[in-house]
Order: sequence, then C-alpha cells, then structure tokens
Amino acid sequence: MNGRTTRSGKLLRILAEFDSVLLITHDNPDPDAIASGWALCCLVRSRLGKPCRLIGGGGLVRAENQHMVRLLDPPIELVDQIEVTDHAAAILVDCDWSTGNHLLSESSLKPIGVIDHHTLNGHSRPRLRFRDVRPQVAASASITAGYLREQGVQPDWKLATALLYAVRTETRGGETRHSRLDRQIVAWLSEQADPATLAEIENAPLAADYFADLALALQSTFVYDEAALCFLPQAHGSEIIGEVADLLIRRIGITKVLCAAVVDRDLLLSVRTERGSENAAELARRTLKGLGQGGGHPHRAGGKIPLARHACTLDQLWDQLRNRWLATCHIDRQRGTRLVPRREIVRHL
Ligand SMILES: [Mn+2]
Repeated sequence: MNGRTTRSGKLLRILAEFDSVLLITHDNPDPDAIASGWALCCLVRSRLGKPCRLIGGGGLVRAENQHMVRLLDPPIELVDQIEVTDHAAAILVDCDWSTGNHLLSESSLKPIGVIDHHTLNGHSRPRLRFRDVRPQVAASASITAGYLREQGVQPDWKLATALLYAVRTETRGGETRHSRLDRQIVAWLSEQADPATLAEIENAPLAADYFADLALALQSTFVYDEAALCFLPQAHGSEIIGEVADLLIRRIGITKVLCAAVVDRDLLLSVRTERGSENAAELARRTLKGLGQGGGHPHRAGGKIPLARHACTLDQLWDQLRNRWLATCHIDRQRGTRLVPRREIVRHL
C-alpha cells in the first residue's frame, strides 16, 4: 500500500529530498484547510521525521472554526508573510497557485506541489512536481486522510475529529455529494473521532454581533424570480456572507444566491446554487470578470473585489454587480421583492 504507485508514496518520495516542509493553506483558513494541513504534518513527521510547519494568512473567521481550534489545538500558525527558509518544500493545501488567495501570491517562494479539490475555472494550472487536485472529492481532508490511510498512519482522536468536521463543513448548501473516497474516509475517521467534541464545535458560542449581522442580512435580501441577492451594508465579520448564502439557498423556490459585504478594503461575496442548477463557480467568475476574482465548487463559490482598484462609488459598484448577477442568471426583472417584508411577518402573527 505504501509503495511508489500511491499518491502519498510519490509525495513522500519527493519530500524526502528536502530538509523541511512548509504547508500553506488559503487565507482565512477554514476547517478543511486546517485539518488537511494537519494530516499532512502528521504524515511528514511520522513517515519522514522532518520538521513541518502549517501556515496561513488572514484570520479564523467563523465562531465554529475558532471553537475547533480551541478544542482540538491544530498546529496552524497565522502569519502575515512567509520567511523563506533554505531547502524547504512548499506545498499549497486546499488552494491552487493561480487563485491568488494565499501567502505565496506575494512571495518569491514557488510551491513544489498542490493538494486541492477546487475547480479551476478560468485559472491556469502551472506544472508542478506534485499535483493532486480532485474536484470530484468533497473535501481536501478526504484526500489527505486518504494519504494517512494509505501509509498506515492512525490519526489521534483530535486529528480524526478535525478531519471529520472538515468533510461536514464542505458538504453544505447544494454541495452535499460525497464521492466514494469521502464515504470511505468518513467511516474510517468515525472510529477515532469524538462525536461529543464534533457536536460541541457545531454548537459554538456566538457573539451578539453575529445576530445583528444575521438580522440585517435577512432584511437586506431581495428575490428576483429564482435568484436571491443580499448586499450587506455593513458586517462585523466576513463569516456572515457565506453563512447567509448557505441559509438562503435552502429557501424553497430559490436556486441561485449571491451574498456580498464590504469587509476592510474588499467586497467579499459568496455564491450558492441548488443541486441540479447551474455551476456556482462559473456564475461567480462570469459576474466578477474584470472586477475581481472568483472560484470554488459546483454549488458553493466565493470571490473578492479589491475596492482600491475601482474608482467608482460603492453604490455604483453594487449596481454593476447586481446587473451582472441578474444577466448571468438570465433574469430580466429589474425590481426584486424583499425576502422578509416586515408588514407580512406582522400580519401573519
Ligand atoms: Mn476545501
């Protein structure tokens, strides 16, 4: 099982040539990025005995992610930039080089490998010594847990719980499909993982600000036929964008959602599509063409518009985004209806 024919065997053979390993996740690492990097650290340390660091830019944005880190203590380090170390192998985890949402985009260091499960619509795929990108797999965690299984390395309960939580977070909204590998890995990890800790993470304590963001988001959502559009005039944290999008796609009759908010100097957005509906990553890319970058999965995608690059006002940018979103969704209607008109809620009481 651990011979040269497996992907994990090939990865270990390449990494053996280096003094140390540097794993880089996408910015604002999510559970999948954290758990996948942790599994790779565990693999490198146990099979090669080499030093390994797991780093990412930005912060931990969701309450659940912060709670996960508090309870499981993964070896993730949040840094502003990479210090280039001699003869270290850099591997991107849960993101690809050309997507630009990671520390290497601002660094002279080149990765030798990529381990990911995102689709790369419209982005180039540079040739690297190691490339394991499987968009059909629900989570990078399934790919990296698969390496541990191939190599006969047993994760401890904390790592197994983190990996299992990662698969759960990647299978939300319309993105509920599990590949054969995902199913096998979920069964394998369940023997080691702690269900009580998993439940505790999923019920993480939420700050009062979160509810303010949520209430404002629901009141700021408009429906145009099958498409919903939510522009949050303000947000305490960026997590609300994806969470509201995950919630809105569950509304009966809505098949496409775009949710956006200004956070710091960027306009961040999330796109969701219902299962069997259009490709979310493609809708994000078409809506953002020339304005910013977007990508992700068939039913869950995201994007970013750096505001500094645009001379227009926020209102103008928002108008442009709305027009593009409606055109991309082939919707002629120009006026939306509120998701929750206050008058109607009160009337039904
Ligand atoms: Mn992922």
